[in-house]
Amino acid sequence: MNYPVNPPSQPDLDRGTGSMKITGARVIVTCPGRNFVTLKIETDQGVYGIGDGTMNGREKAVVAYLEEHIIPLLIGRDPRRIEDIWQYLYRGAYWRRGPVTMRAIAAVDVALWDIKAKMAGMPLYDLLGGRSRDRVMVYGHANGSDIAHTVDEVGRYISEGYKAIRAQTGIPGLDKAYGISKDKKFYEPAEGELPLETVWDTRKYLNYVPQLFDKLRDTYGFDHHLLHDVHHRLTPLEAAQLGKRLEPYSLFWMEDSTPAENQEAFRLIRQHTTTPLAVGEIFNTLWDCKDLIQNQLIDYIRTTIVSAGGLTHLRRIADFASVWQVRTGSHGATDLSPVTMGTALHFDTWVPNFGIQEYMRHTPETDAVFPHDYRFDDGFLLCGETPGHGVDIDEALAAKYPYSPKQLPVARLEDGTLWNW
Ligand code: GCO
Ligand code: MG
Repeated sequence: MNYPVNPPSQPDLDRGTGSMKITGARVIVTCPGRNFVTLKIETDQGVYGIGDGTMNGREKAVVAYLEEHIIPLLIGRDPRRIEDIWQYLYRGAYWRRGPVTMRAIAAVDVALWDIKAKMAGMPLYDLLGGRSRDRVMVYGHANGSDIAHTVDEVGRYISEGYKAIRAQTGIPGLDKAYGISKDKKFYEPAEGELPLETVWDTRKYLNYVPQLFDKLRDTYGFDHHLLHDVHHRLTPLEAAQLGKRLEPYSLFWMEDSTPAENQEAFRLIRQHTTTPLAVGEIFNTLWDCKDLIQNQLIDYIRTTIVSAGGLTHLRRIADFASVWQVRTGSHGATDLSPVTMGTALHFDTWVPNFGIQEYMRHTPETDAVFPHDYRFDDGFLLCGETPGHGVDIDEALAAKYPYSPKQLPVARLEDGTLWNW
């Protein structure tokens, strides 16, 4: 490798032009309830950083990409050159974009930002440009087996201080609906070694969901933000119909109402409804949402740190979105590790066009493996003041939870046709 040739390492942190090198990088896979892929990058100055590369149900693909194709390129590089390393991994691979590549790049990128902020002695938000707000509004997940149960669950979230709540309900006549947990607290879709088969019926869903929001507004009034995730199940026209029917209940957003591979599909939805639209948790780059944003076809972009190449690329998406008055709404399901959550909170604290942050609580086992300094307070999350992104990994504890293969479910129509889960 002919880049870079650094002088010998310095005994003290050198923030100027002196040398600094990446001396090692390791992937740590752990399953404290569900699988997480973490990259730890070490430097010759004793400072290390960690990044998340988890892809639910396809974890090992990212592990292999990191171990076989990225780590060998990192050793000896100057970790302070975050942008150059990002470009090197993105352009340099020739094969661009995609969920595996962009997660692997994200893991590196976040670990490098962690290192840089630790060296600067700053919480990450300060390095990004400082606070734009004091605290980060989050939405929690209320889900129930039917409308009555979901209404009770929303009440529970309100009593816990949440200002914004996502409401999902089981659908009469459908055995399993997206977002409904078995144990009432932690919804975790990746369950079996083989994908669970679920059945979907659009008519039953469209008949029932507007009744849920009618009941919720009737019971709790209009003071709280309510959100709903359609999880890619509708056609554009059906999504337009649902958006229209939900207008009287003034939702904060309707999420992923139709698959967005074809960004133009949102134009039809947009023409028919004023219900705010959110999309983006499965996007990996600005190119996946460029048309949606510049044509103002959405209101919230939900792409987050781990899926979109880390902070370096996510802030580029956010800046682009700000031109079109599109705000952020980062994905924050439990399959994103606390490392992504902690980093997202620093991003949220800084980003001028912040909208909202999704927040599903991790299990106590996961929280113990990833000690962190962010905390929930009265409907808001607050990132800490520790230099870096404020999340660490307890490697000894992580080693006690070996990888356990699990897959996301699939959905079929009642006649057996494979549908979008
Ligand atoms: C959300 C998401 C999740 C995804 C999950 C897949 O809005 O939080 O839709 O529930 O289904 O992240 O791994
Ligand atoms: Mg979603």
